[in-house]
Amino acid sequence: MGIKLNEIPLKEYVLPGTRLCSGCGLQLAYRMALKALGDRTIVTIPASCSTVMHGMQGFSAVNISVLHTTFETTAASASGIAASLKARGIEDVNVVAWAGDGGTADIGIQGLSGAAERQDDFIYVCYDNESYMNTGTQRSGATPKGAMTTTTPVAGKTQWKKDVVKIMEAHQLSYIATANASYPQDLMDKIQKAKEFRGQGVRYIHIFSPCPPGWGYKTEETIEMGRLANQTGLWPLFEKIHGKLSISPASARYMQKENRRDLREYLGKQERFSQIKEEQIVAWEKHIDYTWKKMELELTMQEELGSYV
Ligand SMILES: Cc1ncc(C[n+]2csc(CCOP(=O)(O)OP(=O)(O)O)c2C)c(N)n1
Ligand code: SF4
Repeated sequence: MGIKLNEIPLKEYVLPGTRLCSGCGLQLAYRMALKALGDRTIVTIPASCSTVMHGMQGFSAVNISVLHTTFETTAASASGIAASLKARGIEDVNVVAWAGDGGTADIGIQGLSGAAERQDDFIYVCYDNESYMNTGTQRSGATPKGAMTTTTPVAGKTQWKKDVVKIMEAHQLSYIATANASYPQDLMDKIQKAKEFRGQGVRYIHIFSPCPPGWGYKTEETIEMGRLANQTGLWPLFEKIHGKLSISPASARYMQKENRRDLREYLGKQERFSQIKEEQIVAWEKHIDYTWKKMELELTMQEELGSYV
């Protein structure tokens, strides 16, 4: 049973006066994540919109211990913090690496992969706004095919989105989950769950995080954008505990294709997809069908064979 509305802690860690854009999905996700993490938390963040959110020294808008680190070193710094806490016998502090998709899918991936393989003990969260937003919307490995960015300005990105969750699955982690800024209770449940796996290596959560200026939609549509990503089947919410897949309740009905909303509803609301061609949309729909079919097969195999971990 997940967290109920009246159980959400009232304490705020993200205080009024951050320098983020209005309607920022990252801010919402971080606010709810910190509520789930609580006081005994150290966060490490690389250069990103998150740096801007925390503010300059002496003027932080976030009420938590934060290490600002370089772009490549999010996971490595979390490994270091976790090791130093262990050396001092401190066992009740959550160590959290919190990075954007650029900082995760591209520039920080070797540090993350190394830490995951060594089973260093921290939670790694990637909030995915699908571009390098802080520096003006350059394409990242996680930018979807067809999306226009300042470095793919005419016809949009020509490569598919890098599937970082799959890459992390290949590391056989104790806990992996996808989340979405538009589903805050599900997100909090998953952060809570990741906390429970302390002592069992890197726990990885990948959060879909809409961004009004980077995607080109109205600030008040952030929640709608995240919901559409779920309801079109584009961003399935699931968990993998020691390799065992379970689809989250908010996504379960989208296993059936007939329950999914038309992908065009999602794409049509965002300027970044204004150049996308119909054939690309059709290919993308097939990609979504494949993703769900593979999950369905995996669930069947699990029932037949049980967990192999
Ligand atoms: C080694 C290095 N390269 C480039 C930069 C410039 N830089 C700072 S923030 C940023 C974008 C970060 O993108 P992402 O990780 O996706 O996070 P977001 O800004 O979207 O929150 C870049 C390219 C840097 N600080 N360090
Ligand atoms: S650019 Fe996007 S991710 Fe960055 S602060 Fe603005 S809304 Fe948030």
